Formats: sequence, C-alpha cells, structure tokens
Amino acid sequence: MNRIALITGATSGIGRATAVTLSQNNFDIIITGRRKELLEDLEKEIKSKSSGKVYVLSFDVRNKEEVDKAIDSLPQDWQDIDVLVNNAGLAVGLNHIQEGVIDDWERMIDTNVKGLLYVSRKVSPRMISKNYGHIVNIGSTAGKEAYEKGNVYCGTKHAVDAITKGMRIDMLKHKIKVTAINPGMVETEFSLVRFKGDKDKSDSVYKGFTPLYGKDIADAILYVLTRPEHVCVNDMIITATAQANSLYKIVD
Ligand code: NDP
Ligand code: 8X3
Repeated sequence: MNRIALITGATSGIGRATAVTLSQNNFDIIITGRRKELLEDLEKEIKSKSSGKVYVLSFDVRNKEEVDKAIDSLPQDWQDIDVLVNNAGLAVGLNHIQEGVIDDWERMIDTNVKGLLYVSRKVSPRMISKNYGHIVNIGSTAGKEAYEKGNVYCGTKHAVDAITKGMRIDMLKHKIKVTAINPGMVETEFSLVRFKGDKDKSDSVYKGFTPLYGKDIADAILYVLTRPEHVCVNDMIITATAQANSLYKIVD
C-alpha cells in the first residue's frame, strides 16, 4: 500500500520536484501551497505520469486557522498522513541588519518558523496515534552558518535546525522519524522571491557554476524516506560540488 505524504510548498522548486519524485515511488501525495492553479497543473502532470493518487490542498502556512481548517477538510482516506515534508519557505530581501525591512523579516519568520510549527502541530498527533511517521524539515546551509546580509533568513534556518533536533527527541518514544535536509544553493524561484521579482539579479546568483536543482533534493528526500524501519537519517547537508558551505563557492 502506498504511504501518504503531505508536501508543503509544492507549487515550485524543491517541493514540486519532491511531489513528482514521490508520486513515482509508491507515495500518494497531498500537494499544498498558496497558488492553487499551479497545484492543479501539477496534479494533471503527475496523473499523466504515474498511477499514484494526488490531492490538492491550498493554504497559507502562516495562517494557523487556515492550516487547521485545510487539514481537517481532508477526506477520510487522506487523513492518515505518514510523511510530512515541511518545505514551504522563503528568503525576502538581502540587507545588513540596520537596513532590514521589518515586513521582510516578519514574512520569513512567519513562514519558515511559525508555518513549519503550525503544520507540524496539526499533523504530528495523527502520526503519534499510530506510532508511525516521518517528518522531513527543509533547513539550509544557512542554518549551519550565517553569511553577510543573511541575518534573519539564516536565523530562521538555524531555528529550523534547532526545532528539528527538539522534534526528534519529542518524537522518539512515538517511533516517528525526524530528518533535516539542508541544501546549499538550488536553482528554483528562491532568488526571484528573495529579490522581489528582479530576474536579472536572481539569475546572476546561479551564474558561473552548476547549482543544485530541485530534483537533487527530491532524490535525497526519497532516499531518507526509503531507509529500513530501524534507520533514521538525522541530518543531511547537500551542496553543489562548486560550493563548500554558505561562505565558499568557486565560479568560472
Ligand atoms: P521556491 O520559491 O521555488 O518554492 C517555495 C515554495 O514555498 C513554493 O511552493 C511556495 O508556494 C511555498 N510557500 C512560500 N510561502 C508560503 C506560504 N506562506 N504558505 C504556503 N506555501 C508557501 O523555493 P525553493 O524550492 O528553493 O524553497 C523550498 C525550501 O527550500 C524553502 O524552505 C527554502 O528556504 C529552502 N531552501 C532553498 C534553497 C535554495 O537555494 N533554493 C537552499 C536551501 C534551502 P506558494 O508561493 O504557491 O505559496
Ligand atoms: C538557501 C541557500 O545560500 O541562499 O537557503 O541561503 S542560501
């Protein structure tokens, strides 16, 4: 029987690639995000490529009521979530702290930290009730070391790192696995969002080296989800070969 995986932020990038990969590997998937039309496009694409089932559930992770209502609205045969991929997240702006934009800070904290918590709070009791489940949190190399102007984004990803460690301890007696996947630079809509739609700026981030792609991270997620029952991958850091960590990369 297929496992049910709920993926946040499936409209684009890492989450979208994860949805496609899991659907081709014995998972029925609940795809979520704010842009419902993109979820519907993805649903069509997945249904044309695999026999796995797909359910579209659109909500904003920053809105606790919306999160609860959406997950409560799942039909009976979708409620038994086995896997939660907490992927929805973003960076907004790149400024020294004294020039930081408060609204940008709030969007990052509300999405990357509070959103991840709201969804986990709602889904984890269902896993606990059956002593089975796997939560995969998408952190970042930015959660391992800070870089100039990354202050608040790095702070949110350091928070994801700490929350993941805490979750793993809390979930231990319930036999629920908790994994952090920490990517380096992945070419997605991430930089377009960070630079508020400035495509030239965003394209320049990935010039001169081969970055990671969403599929690379999706493959890692599939790997951790398909280890034997007694194996839990706690923490994975994945960078492009041209990147050593948040601070060092080589460009042509
Ligand atoms: P994308 O911008 O391509 O995708 C982000 C996804 O998050 C979208 O599907 C978006 O959906 C969703 N999202 C954003 N805000 C909300 C919200 N309030 N409610 C619900 N969904 C939301 O970026 P990536 O795929 O790169 O990012 C995915 C994760 O990976 C993020 O957590 C990011 O921090 C992390 N990451 C990215 C790296 C990179 O270099 N790209 C490196 C390391 C980590 P929608 O807009 O439709 O709501
Ligand atoms: C995204 C990678 O280096 O832009 O988390 O912070 S980075």
